[in-house]
Amino acid sequence: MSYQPTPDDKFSFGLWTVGWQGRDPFGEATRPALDPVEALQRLAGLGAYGVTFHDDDLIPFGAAPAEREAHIKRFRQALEATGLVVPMATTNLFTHPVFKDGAFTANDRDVRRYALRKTIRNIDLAAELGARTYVAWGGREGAESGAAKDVRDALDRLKEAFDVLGEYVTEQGYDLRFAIEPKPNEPRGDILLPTLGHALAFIERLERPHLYGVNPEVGHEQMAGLNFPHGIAQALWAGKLFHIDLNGQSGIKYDQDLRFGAGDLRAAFWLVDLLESAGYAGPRHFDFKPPRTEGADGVWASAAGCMRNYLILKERSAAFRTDPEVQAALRVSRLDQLALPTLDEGETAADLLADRTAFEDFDVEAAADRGMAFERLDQLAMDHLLGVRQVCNVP
Ligand SMILES: [Mn+2]
Repeated sequence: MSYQPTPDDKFSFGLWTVGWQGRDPFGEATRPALDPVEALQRLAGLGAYGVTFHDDDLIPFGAAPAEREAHIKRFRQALEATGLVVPMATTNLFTHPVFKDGAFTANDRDVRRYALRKTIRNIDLAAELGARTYVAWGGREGAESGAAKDVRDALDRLKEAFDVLGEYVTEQGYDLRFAIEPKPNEPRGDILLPTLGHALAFIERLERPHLYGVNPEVGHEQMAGLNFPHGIAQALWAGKLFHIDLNGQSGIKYDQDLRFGAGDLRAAFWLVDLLESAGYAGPRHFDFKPPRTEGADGVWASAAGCMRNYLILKERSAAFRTDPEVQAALRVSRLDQLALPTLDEGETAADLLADRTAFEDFDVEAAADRGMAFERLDQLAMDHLLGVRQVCNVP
């Protein structure tokens, strides 16, 4: 297998990823600005299928209407020339100082109204360009100190904002759904909706819950010490995995945005295994930052590495799942039993209480003695991940 991506793999990249100039809290840019048109040409050349953007990635903040139209026209022409699509777009509600205390939950009401207008303007563009998902990352929606934010009021304002946006896309007839992106901290000390679980619970309080799902990012959940594949499994289980941000992270520290496959490689393996076996059909979107040590060539090596690592892990996962020894080991570990309902069809709580084998005659000690054999199963996975098992039919 060549691990050469094609558009069928549905790999997409944010303009801000390959376009990141390497500015961090301690240092200036290490790379020149990247023309979005060049980004499209290079990404198409590498085998990507899609590109995504914040409004300000494409159109400089505050651009006059004629200048804005010229940027959009040039971008459209590059999309046509490269064949890339725009599956997703999002709003920059964090860079300009006006958003220093947030956007939809800023204490200042005029800032909140401005943030909604900025978002709606870019939603119109997203719909025009054919995007089906609109991501909302509330990087500045949070606080550094306790009295600075009444979190219950802020959640009311956040709900209000999403309800207004949901009403707007419904009235416009746009085929566009929202994907909320959780993050625990950075740039704010603490951010609202810090994890996938918070976001999933929030969505159920909205007026049109069907319009909202999540856009989880590998590193964001791992910054909170959480198991990313487990979170993704719950999002899939809830029918809410509308989009995903793939990257790499090494444990609980600042948001590293490493290329996909770097950082926690085992979590990356189980993530790809989950997405592929669950039949996730959305874009495989990379939200990474080529380290600021890299020059221009390093940016494209990093972008290519994201896709290559996904394809390698996809192959390793398929080899794992089709290996007869793995299938036997899964049975020994009773994964087939987990898939069975605990009660028989039509069985009631009363029936369960009447079943002596379930309690009175249940041999607790014998059941406690049964090993689960997870270690052998996991070593088989490790052998596949490390590429040392050559037994199987690699697709
Ligand atoms: Mn990140």
